[in-house]
Amino acid sequence: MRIDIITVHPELLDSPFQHSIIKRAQEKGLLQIHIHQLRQWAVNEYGQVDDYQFGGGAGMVMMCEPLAKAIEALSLQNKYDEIIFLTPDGVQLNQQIANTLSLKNNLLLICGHYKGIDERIRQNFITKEISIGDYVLSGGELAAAVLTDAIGRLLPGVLNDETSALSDSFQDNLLAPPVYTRPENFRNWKVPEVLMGGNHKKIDEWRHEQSLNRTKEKRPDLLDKQ
Ligand code: 6GU
Repeated sequence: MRIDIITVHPELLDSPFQHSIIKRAQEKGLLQIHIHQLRQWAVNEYGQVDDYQFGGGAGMVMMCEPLAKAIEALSLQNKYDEIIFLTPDGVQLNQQIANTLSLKNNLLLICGHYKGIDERIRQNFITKEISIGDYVLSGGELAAAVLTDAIGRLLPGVLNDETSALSDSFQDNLLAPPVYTRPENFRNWKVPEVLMGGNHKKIDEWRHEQSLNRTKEKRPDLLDKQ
C-alpha cells in the first residue's frame, strides 16, 4: 500500500512513522509513506496557502489553488482509491473503517489547518472525511498519523503473528482480555491460574468471558453492535 500525505507541517509527521511496527512495515516494502509539503504549490513566493474567509470571521482558510494543484499533481502519479480529508466534522474513525481502508492500494490524506479548507475542495476532490474523535486538534497531522498507523498495522505480513491483529480489541466489537507475563507472582499479585494450566480450550473460554465482562463494564455500547 502507498499512502501520500499533504501537509503544511511535514515535520509533525517525521517521528510517528520511523519507529516500531510502521517502520518495519516500510522496511519490509509493505507500506510506502510519502509526505508532501503543500507550500510547493503555494500561490506566491512567500509560500502562501491560506487566506481570510469570505463573509468575515476569525481564522484563515486553506485556499483552493494549492490544494487543487497538489491533489492533481499527485493524482497523475498515483491512482487514488480514496482522497481523505482529516477533519473533526468527518465520520469518526473506528476499526471497521481501518479494516476497509487497509484493503486499498493508494490513499491520499489531506491535513487541514486553521479554520479548515475551502469547501470547493471538499466538494470536488475529497472522497472521504474522517475524524479521530470529538475534540479539536490544531491540525490534521496527528489524525493522519493515527489513521496511517491503524491501517498500516493491518497490512498482511506487517505483524509478526498474523493472528494478532484479529485478536485486537474492537475486531469483533469486544475489548481484548487481560494479559500477563512473568513473573507468575509479583508482590503476591498472582496470575489467574487458568493461564498457567496449559489447557487451551479452557484458556480460550476464559479469555472470551473476560472480553465479554470487560466490554459490559467499560463499553456496553459495543455489545449493541454484535
Ligand atoms: Cl481529523 N482534525 C482536527 N483538526 N481535529 C480533529 C480531528 C481531525 N479529529 C478529531 N479532532
